[in-house]
Amino acid sequence: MHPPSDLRDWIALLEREGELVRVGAEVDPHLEVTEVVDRVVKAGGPALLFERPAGSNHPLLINQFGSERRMCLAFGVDRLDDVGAKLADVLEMQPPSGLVDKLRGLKQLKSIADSLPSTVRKGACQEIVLTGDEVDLGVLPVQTCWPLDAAPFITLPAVITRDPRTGQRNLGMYRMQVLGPRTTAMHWQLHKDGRADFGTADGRMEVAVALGLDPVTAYSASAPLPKHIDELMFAGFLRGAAVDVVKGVTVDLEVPASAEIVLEGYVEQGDLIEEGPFGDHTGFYTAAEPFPVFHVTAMTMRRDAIYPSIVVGKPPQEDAWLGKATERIFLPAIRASVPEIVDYDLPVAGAFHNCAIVSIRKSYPAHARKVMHAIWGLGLLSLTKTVIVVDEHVDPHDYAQVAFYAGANVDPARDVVLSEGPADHLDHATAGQFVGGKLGIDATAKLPEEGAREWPPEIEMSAEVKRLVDRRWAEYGLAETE
Ligand SMILES: Cc1cc2nc3c(=O)[nH]c(=O)nc-3n(C[C@H](O)[C@H](O)[C@H](O)COP(=O)(O)O)c2cc1C
Ligand SMILES: [Mn+2]
Repeated sequence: MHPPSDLRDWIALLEREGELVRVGAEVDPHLEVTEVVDRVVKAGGPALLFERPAGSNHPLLINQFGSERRMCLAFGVDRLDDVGAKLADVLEMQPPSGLVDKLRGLKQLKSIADSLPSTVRKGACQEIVLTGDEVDLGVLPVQTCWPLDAAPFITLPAVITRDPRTGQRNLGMYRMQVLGPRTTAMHWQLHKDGRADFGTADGRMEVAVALGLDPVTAYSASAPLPKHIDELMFAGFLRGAAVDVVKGVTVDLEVPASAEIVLEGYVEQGDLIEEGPFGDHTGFYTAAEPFPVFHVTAMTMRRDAIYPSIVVGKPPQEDAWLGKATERIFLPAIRASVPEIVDYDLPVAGAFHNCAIVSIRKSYPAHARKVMHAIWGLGLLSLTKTVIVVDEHVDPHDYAQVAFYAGANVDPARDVVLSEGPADHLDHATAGQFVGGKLGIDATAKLPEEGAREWPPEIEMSAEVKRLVDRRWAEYGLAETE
C-alpha cells in the first residue's frame, strides 16, 4: 500500500477506513474547535473535517494524526517500526558480497536517488495566486486554541528555508502567530534549523510555508533530522515517491506542488515582535518573547483549499502520535551511533523532552552512564531532562515494569547522575532559560565494579512448571487467563 499522494488522497483514505467524520455544524475556530478536538483526541476518536468553521470558507482538517492506526495508514505500514526498518536497511548497508547482495544494494541506492524532490512546472498549489494587497490571512480558519493565547496562530505549517551559506533546504514545523492580514510571527526556537538559517542571513531571508500536505511530508517537517538532511528528501524516501515541488511565484524557493495553501515571503534581521503567550505542548503557557516577523508577499492556493490544523496542549494531544512516529522511526538512527541501545520510550505525558526510558545490552561497568551521556549528546534528545536506563529484558514501554526496576535496582546514593546541559526552549521549570539540570537513573542490575554487593537472582518460575500448568489448566476449573 502506497502512502497518500496529497491531502485529498489522504482524506479519501481516512474516509474509506472509517477514520474521518465530517462536521457540518458551524463551529468557531476561536476556542470551540479546541474543546471539541480535545475530547475527541482523548477518546481515541477520528479525524475531523469541520466543513463550516465560523468566519471562513475553507474547511478545517484536524486530528488527522491522532491515533496509531492513522499514523500507520499515513505511512502505509502495519506497524510504525516498519518505517524505522526501512531506514535501518539503508543505515546498515554493508559492502555487497555476491550478486544478490549487489542487486539489493543497488535497489537501496536507487531508493535514495528516487527520494530527491522533483521539480515540476505546474502545481495545484498555484491554482489561485494572490500577491501584495490581495493577500489576507483573515480568510483562513486559523484557530485561537486556549483562553490566554495572545492571538490566532497557524499550528501545522511546513516552514521552508535555505541555509544562506550552503543553499541546503530545511523544513520545520514552527507555530505562526497571525499579526495582521499579511504578517505573522515565526516561532523557530533556539535549537532549530530554520532559526540557524536565519542566524546566518544578511538582511532578508526568503521563507515559504506549505499548509495541507500529504501526511508523510507534513510529518517530516516535525522530524528532528540533522541540519544537513533535507526533510523533503526524507519525505520522498519514507513515501517511496519523490515529493513534487514547484517554484514559488515571489520567492526563489520550491514548494510542494500539491499543497493546499502556500504562503511566500521573507523575514528580516532586526525585525522582531513579542510573540505569544501561547499554550503549548508543555501543558503551560509559554511566555512572550521576541521572534521574527514573517512578511507574506504571496498566498497561493488550490481551489476550495482545505486548511490543516492541530492543537497542542496538555498531553495527550494529537501531536503525541507525531512524537511516537519519531520515536519509532529514529530508533535505527540512534542505534547506528549507540548500538547497545535495544529500545526506548518517550512517555507521552513527558511532553517529548521531560523523560526518556532506554533499555540497553549492558556489558561493562558504568555502561548505563555512558548511554545517558550519549542521549544528552544526541540531536534534540540532548534536551531530555530525565533518562532512565534499564536492562535489555525490561520493556521500556511497560511503565509498571520500569517503575519496578527504578525502585528495586536503584540505590539513590549510588545510581543517580545529576548533570547539566541545554534545556528545551519552552521549559519553564529551569532556573534560567535554555540551561538546566539533567537526571539520570541507572536501573540496571549492578556489577561488583559499580560498588554492588552480590546481585540476587530475579524470581522466575521454571519453564517446566509453566508448561505443566499450561497443560493442566482446564483441570483446575479456572477461567482462561492471558
Ligand atoms: C504541532 C507541532 C508544533 C510545533 N511547534 C513548534 C514551534 O512553534 N517552534 C519550534 O521551534 N518547534 C516546534 N515544533 C517542533 C519542531 O517542528 C521540530 O523540532 C522539528 O524538528 C523542527 O525542524 P528542524 O529540526 O528542521 O528545525 C512543533 C512540532 C509539532 C509537531
Ligand atoms: Mn531540519
